[in-house]
Amino acid sequence: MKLIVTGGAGFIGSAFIRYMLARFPSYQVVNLDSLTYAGNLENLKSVQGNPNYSFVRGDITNLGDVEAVLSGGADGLVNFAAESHVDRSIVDASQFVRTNVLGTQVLLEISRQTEIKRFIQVSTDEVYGSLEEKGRFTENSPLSPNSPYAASKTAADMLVRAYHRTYGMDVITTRCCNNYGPFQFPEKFVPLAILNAMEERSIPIYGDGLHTRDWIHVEDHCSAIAAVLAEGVSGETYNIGANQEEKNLELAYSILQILEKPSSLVEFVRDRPGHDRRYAVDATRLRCEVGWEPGIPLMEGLQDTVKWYAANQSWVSDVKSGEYRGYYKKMYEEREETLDQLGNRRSE
Ligand code: NAD
Ligand code: TDX
Repeated sequence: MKLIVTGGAGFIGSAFIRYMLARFPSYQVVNLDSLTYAGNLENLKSVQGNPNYSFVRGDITNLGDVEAVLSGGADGLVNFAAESHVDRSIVDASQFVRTNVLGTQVLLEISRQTEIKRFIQVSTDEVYGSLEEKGRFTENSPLSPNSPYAASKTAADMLVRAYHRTYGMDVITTRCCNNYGPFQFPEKFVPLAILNAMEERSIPIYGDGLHTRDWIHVEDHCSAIAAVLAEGVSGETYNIGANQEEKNLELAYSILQILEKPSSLVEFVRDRPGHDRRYAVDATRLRCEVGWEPGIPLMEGLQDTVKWYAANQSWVSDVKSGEYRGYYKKMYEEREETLDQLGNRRSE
């Protein structure tokens, strides 16, 4: 079994590669990643010496890069490569359209030509837009993206659908809720809150903090993708979720409690423009038709994640000091800039 993983140096892609190589030691895994600010080969240190793992630096929007990796064929391709941070997409959507839309089309086209046996598109629940207090997203919910990031992921989903309908390609789209876990880049809410709390810096809470996200441990997301790759029905879309809703403010308080830090570290800042109020995913199809079940309860997973960040100070400080790629420093500079542009500064 040969698998091509795109975006495998990012948070979820690297977790998926570690997951697959640990459970299926005979699989060959090729990781195609352009190493943007979010890609970090340190995330894959544990598999670097594995003869069944290889890394190719390349861009999914570049035909030549993609052809070079796909020309040998493969049993499956799992596309994680994307620009993934909503705040960045609000400041500048262009790279989101390029990578998430054009990149997916290039991957689909070359996969079609090289007859890749199965194409998995890793999408998101954000394509469904925002919920009020009740209800959950099913695979039949209308697509109603609200951020440029979500719109670009929706466009990619439509291309995946079209390649199935038009060319009969074996494709599956997965739409997962918010992931947390080790190796997540600290621009996202959970690692940002953990690292800020550890350093006794304030945790920025957008708006009233009552926005709700549905959380899943990254390892449960990986097991769901593995299940879909093996058992999913071609042309189908599967929601992935673990029924674990939490308001942002409550999650911040939980993190502060785990770290025994004062709740006064919470700092309300101006809201994200177009901020989706609530996500909640109904994963009944995946549970009933594929037989997948999540295994990691939120509070347990959160405690382990906090412990991981505390125990992996070298990963954190490498990212922070910029010893390897300079991302953390750059991220903080960019983040300051982003917050300014979004008007997210505390008004005093
Ligand atoms: P991430 O930002 O941590 O990683 C993205 C990876 O893609 C990085 O390694 C980056 O270098 C690579 N990449 C970006 N542009 C590329 C290009 N043009 N060519 C090749 N590689 C490129 O993202 P993540 O959080 O791991 O998310 C992975 C996927 O899962 C994304 O498609 C995202 O939309 C989706 N998703 C994420 C979440 C979440 O909560 N993080 C939830 C649901 C779905
Ligand atoms: O500093 C912050 N303060 C804050 O209140 C940040 C970074 C976020 N938030 C809020 C915004 C959201 O309601 O926390 C929530 C989570 O924010 P993010 O971590 O930016 O995630 P979100 O916007 O929900 O999108 C994530 O889940 C779906 C991923 O980044 C996407 O890639 C995925 O598709």
